[in-house]
Amino acid sequence: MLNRFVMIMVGLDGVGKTTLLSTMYHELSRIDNPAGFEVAASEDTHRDLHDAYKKLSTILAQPTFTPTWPLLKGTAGIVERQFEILFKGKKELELVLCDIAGGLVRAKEGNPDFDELKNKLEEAIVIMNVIDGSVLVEGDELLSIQKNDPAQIYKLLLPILRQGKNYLILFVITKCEAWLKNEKTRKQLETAFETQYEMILKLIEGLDNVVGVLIPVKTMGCVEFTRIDSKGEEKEVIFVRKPNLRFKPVDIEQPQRYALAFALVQHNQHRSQWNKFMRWFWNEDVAFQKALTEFAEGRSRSFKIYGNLSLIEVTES
Ligand SMILES: Nc1nc2c(ncn2[C@@H]2O[C@H](COP(=O)(O)OP(=O)(O)O)[C@@H](O)[C@H]2O)c(=O)[nH]1
Ligand SMILES: [Mg+2]
Repeated sequence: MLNRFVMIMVGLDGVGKTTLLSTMYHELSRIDNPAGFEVAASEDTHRDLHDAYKKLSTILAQPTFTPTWPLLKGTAGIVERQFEILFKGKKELELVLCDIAGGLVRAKEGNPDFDELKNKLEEAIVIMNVIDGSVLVEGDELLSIQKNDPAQIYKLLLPILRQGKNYLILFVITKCEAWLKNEKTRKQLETAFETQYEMILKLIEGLDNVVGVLIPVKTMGCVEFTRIDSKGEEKEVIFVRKPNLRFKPVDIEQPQRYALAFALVQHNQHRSQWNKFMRWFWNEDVAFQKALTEFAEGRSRSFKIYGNLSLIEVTES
């Protein structure tokens, strides 16, 4: 039975992985939960993510925004954040969420860090590629390689996805507040993504064990892209704090909803015969399926999906 579920975040330094993690955790622990699922963090995970969130709130209480990162000290190597998924107060499965140091994405074969990353990618069932949206839309080729490096992500994913195990890939776009204002700019963001990630999307579409979802989020909601400054060779992306807007995350719990629904479906499909029988006998399977369907219905339908859609369908059967 699959009772430990591994999810991993990939993306270079500064794209917003840790910020995403801490705001996501904060939103998730606030979700009122008629479906009966709960996400509980281990003590360390709770402390770290809670601290990061407090730090972020303090930064955003200032009238001007100074990008301070890393948000949490010591995202060196791979940090495992531990959670438990409870159903009606009882532990259903463990969730391990791996936050990585961005540099790992570029580690070379033969390097022990690279092997560790590869092992985690193989173990995972959900891979979250965090992408800097400002660079995606406004950056030139060099900046795109520096900050998002889609070609490197492709190289990393290719051997993993081809192994045939089921995978959910979430493309989570951060720093895209400026393009989520209307349909036209949303489309601009989507087109930039589809152009620069074409190789990865083609790969996903050619495999029936993989599904991808494009999820642009607002982790802060009040800090917006303004321009790119050049200091000689170096380019700097400039953001400003919008004085009229509040710190207000949007869609931040969506990646987790997609991830958890996917994990719970896999978990439910891989129960042992004995466990299935007991659950049927006690009428637990019906309640679980109903709750899962309800939980999955909280997923927003507005996101673009690539590859085998049936992998994320939740049906009451
Ligand atoms: N405007 C904006 N800035 C963000 C967003 N997410 C992260 N940042 C900023 O990007 C920087 C790097 O974030 P961090 O989470 O430490 O990146 P990591 O290296 O990928 O873990 C910080 O200054 C954050 O405040 C976002 O969605 N919008
Ligand atoms: Mg980090």
